Amino acid sequence: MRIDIITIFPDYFAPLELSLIGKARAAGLLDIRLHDLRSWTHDRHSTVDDTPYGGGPGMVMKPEPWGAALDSVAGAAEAPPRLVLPTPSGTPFTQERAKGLSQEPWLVFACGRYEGIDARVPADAERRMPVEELSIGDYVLAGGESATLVIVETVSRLLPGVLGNAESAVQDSFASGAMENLLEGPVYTKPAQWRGQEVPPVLLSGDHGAVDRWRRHEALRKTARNRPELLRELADRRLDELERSD
Ligand code: 6GU
Repeated sequence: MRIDIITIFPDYFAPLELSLIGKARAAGLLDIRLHDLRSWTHDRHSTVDDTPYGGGPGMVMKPEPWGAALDSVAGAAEAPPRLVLPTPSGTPFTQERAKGLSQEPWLVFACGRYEGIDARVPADAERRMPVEELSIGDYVLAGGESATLVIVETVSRLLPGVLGNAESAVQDSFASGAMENLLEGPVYTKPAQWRGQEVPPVLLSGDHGAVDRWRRHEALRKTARNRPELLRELADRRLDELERSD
């Protein structure tokens, strides 16, 4: 997969050289390219923002540098990329959406700062490529950079060959299948006794059926405690299925 990131803070993305993503890049599974938005400005101060029409606090990112940047990054290719705009006013970024994005050959992230990007930028881009505004949660970040890191990491670990153990994405919290809408329960490693605490004996039993049942039980317990609304959703989905099969 190719990922282009346009930002006024390219240094913010240094972590993408580390760990899983760093290795995936070195292995050629992931082609991540960083672009400094200011390289598409022409004035002495490399201005990327201006005051909002209609008044109000803060600054808005000017359309011209964004237009030139997107033309340059996405313009020449015959098959356009999908443009992702991280913003607190976007649709929710979920594990399901991550799966969808992981199937795209090419993503471009436009990282806004200040009060956001002039609305004509996505409207213009939409004439040439699919555009999607995504929010990573109900809180406000100072800019789209950290949200982009979150989305890129989530999508990258779903790419074929990127995870060391292909099973671990199947077992994840929020994965579909048997663990659909359930949080992962507790996990343990050696030693079997530590500071007076034992590992649950079923995990040492070698009975894989019993281990699966215990994990599902613990996942239900954890979900009921921390995210009860997920169980309601699961129940509603199961009721739907039952009604459709009647
Ligand atoms: Cl994607 N961007 C910004 N700036 N703030 C956010 C967000 C994104 N998601 C939640 N808050």
